[in-house]
Amino acid sequence: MTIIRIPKSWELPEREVTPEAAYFNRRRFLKTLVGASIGASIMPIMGCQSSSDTDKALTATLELPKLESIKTNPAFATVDRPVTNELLAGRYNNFYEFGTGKSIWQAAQALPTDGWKVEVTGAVKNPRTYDIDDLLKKFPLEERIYRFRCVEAWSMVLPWIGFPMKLLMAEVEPTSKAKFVQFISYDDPQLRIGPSWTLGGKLPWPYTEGLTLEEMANELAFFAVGLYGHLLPKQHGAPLREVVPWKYGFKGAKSIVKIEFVESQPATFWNTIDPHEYDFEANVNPNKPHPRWSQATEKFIGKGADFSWEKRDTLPYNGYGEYVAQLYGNK
Ligand SMILES: Nc1nc2c(c(=O)[nH]1)N[C@H]1C(S)=C(S)[C@@H](COP(=O)(O)O)O[C@H]1N2
Ligand SMILES: [Mo]
Repeated sequence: MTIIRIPKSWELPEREVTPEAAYFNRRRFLKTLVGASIGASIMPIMGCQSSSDTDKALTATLELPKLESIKTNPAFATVDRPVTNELLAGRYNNFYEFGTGKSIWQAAQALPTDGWKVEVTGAVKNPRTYDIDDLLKKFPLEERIYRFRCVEAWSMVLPWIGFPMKLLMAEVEPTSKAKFVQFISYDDPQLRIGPSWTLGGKLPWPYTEGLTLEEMANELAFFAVGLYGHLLPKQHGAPLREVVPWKYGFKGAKSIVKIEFVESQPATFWNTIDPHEYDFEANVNPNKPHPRWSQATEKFIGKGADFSWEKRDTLPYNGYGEYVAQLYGNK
């Protein structure tokens, strides 16, 4: 008789090292890291906790001040699939500063978000450093339900709260020199190397991303400060992150501390690691396979309250072609 052990739903994501992280185990990359420790620990953090303790601890990370009287933007009120369960989205994250697995939600609680400041600098008429509380009051907040597509071929639907990037542009007024923008995530070598993984210390930190100015000015480009009706949880990139739903998830830098307007294409984290695998533009495209896997379909996580997923055809520009295709010379 065979005993088949069915793992509890909350155990499932622990077992996977992400395809993005799997990259680091490849010889080509390791060769460039002389003396790097390969035995990076990717041990599940909550391996010895019971399911209900875990659920309680996770729920605590999501119990954040509510953002009151936020209206849903009618243009982004629904998509062709349900919103992903909050408890699933909150424990299935990519945040490599805190580890290579999907269960970084607990480690990410070490992110010190109190007194957060965001510096907006570079080729702008009005450089500013905002306290996060001022930023929250400055721009009218709205909710947008967006599809979210990771380059690893899984997807969700997330109800972000925030404001369009173009509002910030209007405030700081990029000069004619500004052609790109770079987003820089919070970085603390102590935090990142400590609990999670040794190899991580050798990567091109801080995490950076970038857009062209035209992309940033697009209606869809969004800064999120909240999710599911409350402030942004740390595992999702509190207190401020980029959301660019027509691009792969890695384009959305978390926990932004600096926004710099620049003349030429800025360096970005994944593009620096391997431009062949992660191009700067990174628009969702079902017809352009990743060198290691197809992008034609995706695993949509969000059918129900457990980790069951549904296979879906990937949409060009993640379904947002009507907003962005013209940026790339397509109709
Ligand atoms: N600073 C930082 N931002 C990041 C990442 C990261 O590792 N560090 N991972 C990216 C990737 S690969 C994805 S898929 C999304 C995941 O966002 P979520 O965990 O909120 O769903 O965050 C992106 N932003
Ligand atoms: Mo990703």
